[in-house]
Amino acid sequence: MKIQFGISGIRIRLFLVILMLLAGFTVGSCRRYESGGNNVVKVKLAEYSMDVENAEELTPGPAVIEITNDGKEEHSFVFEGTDTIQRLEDNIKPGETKTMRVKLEPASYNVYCPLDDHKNKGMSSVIKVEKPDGEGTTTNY
Ligand SMILES: [Cu+2]
Repeated sequence: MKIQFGISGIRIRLFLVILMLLAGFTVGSCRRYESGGNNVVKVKLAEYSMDVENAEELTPGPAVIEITNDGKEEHSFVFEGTDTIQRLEDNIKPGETKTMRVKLEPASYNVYCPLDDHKNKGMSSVIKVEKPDGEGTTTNY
């Protein structure tokens, strides 16, 4: 009995340490996100279209892509640049929203649904990120 109690005590302590590490990591990444500009890209999926709602206002830095499935089928999402590719781990069910964290450079990114032939049916778009001091771009400060 004493030994069993001891083990569970260690387990609880380990669990608390892991919790604290996770909490620290979350707070840290939130701060980094805030200091790097508040890029939130909203993407709407349907059969068969992909709308990027605020692609014009994006600046280089960390960004969160919010992908909402407004369609009736499952979809997924890929974010692809010249040297980066990220795909959602799970498909998005109808009505669901999933988020993906990315780092934006001044570049063009292809975004699309990787399921079946959805990309060729219209579920693709391009996200263009301009330099902050870019020529002729409107900035709302
Ligand atoms: Cu799809």
